[in-house]
Amino acid sequence: MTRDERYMLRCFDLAVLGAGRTSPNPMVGAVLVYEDRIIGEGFHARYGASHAEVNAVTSVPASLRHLIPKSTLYVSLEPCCITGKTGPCTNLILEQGIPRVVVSCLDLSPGVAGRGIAILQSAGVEVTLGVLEKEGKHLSRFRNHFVTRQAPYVILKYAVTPSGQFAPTGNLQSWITGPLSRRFTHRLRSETDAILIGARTAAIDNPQLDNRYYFGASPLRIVLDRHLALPDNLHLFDGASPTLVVNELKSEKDTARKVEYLHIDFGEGFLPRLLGELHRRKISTLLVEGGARLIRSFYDAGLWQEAYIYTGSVDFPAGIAAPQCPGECVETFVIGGDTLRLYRPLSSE
Ligand code: AOF
Ligand code: ZN
Repeated sequence: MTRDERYMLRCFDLAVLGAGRTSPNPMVGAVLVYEDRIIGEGFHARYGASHAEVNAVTSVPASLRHLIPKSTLYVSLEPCCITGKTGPCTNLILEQGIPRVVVSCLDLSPGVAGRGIAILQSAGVEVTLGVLEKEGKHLSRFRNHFVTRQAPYVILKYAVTPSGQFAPTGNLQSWITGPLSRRFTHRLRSETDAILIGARTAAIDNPQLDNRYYFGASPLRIVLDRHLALPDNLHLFDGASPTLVVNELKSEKDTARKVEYLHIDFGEGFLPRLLGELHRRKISTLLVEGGARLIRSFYDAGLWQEAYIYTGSVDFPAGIAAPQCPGECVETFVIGGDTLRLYRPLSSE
């Protein structure tokens, strides 16, 4: 491993400390290095807060600040050159006289996308781009997908039995996986902006869709209820966290119950319409937790980026078949008595 790669890995470690709190901004980490010694570190801790580069520069102790103009700045993502919630990091780098910047991958946000690098280079900064680029792109995948596709990054999650059943036959609630898998799911929820389910799943399973078995905030709960037929006494309407009810009858806010109704046409092109609306609401990651028909519609439309599929250890006496994932398995984990496989679409990098 090269020296640049080593410090880039440190940037990645710092970046993920912001997991679940930066959306729709990316997780970003930065370190300042003087002669093989880290003199400052920082990460983007929360949406709207200062950027990783700013935090890295600010963290340098007074006694070492004179070394900044002789140091290398490592950043997991291209430094921004636009004024959003905060000022451009390219200005900071130039003001501080930092002579060399090492970047893993581009920030594809409008107005950045290579311009941050170009500004630094034309001011005489030596820029190295592409260090651990694959890993850096992975770290920034939610943001870069969100800004280029104008849609949230979609993660499907469901469980199947050893013989491929999705649920028992009849309107029974099913439980396929063990408690450790549930904790992993809640971790996924803690890093996701919103969870989507269909009306049948809401009615049969009555899920809470919160994050009670992990740290961090609970996501927005979204349910598709075309004709507003769901009963009021479901957990979804308990006010524990906000719920968005996508339907074909009304758009309205019920602030007291933390429920918002959103009218969308359920006809042809529904999923892209829904994802476009979520993009407008700055939802950059969406976890889809069922049922089978909803999962299938994401597969059929090719509108998914990752699928986490658990396999439990017991079959139902009779059950309905799970959707067939059209992707490839890229990782397998053993979680307690369950197996978890991560799939990606065949065409993705
Ligand atoms: C960086 N370092 O740590 C982060 C960046 O609205 P703002 O001010 O937070 O800026 C949004 C832009 O900054 C946008 O391009 C986003 O991808 C990027 N995030 N950039 O240089 C950071 N979090
Ligand atoms: Zn910035």
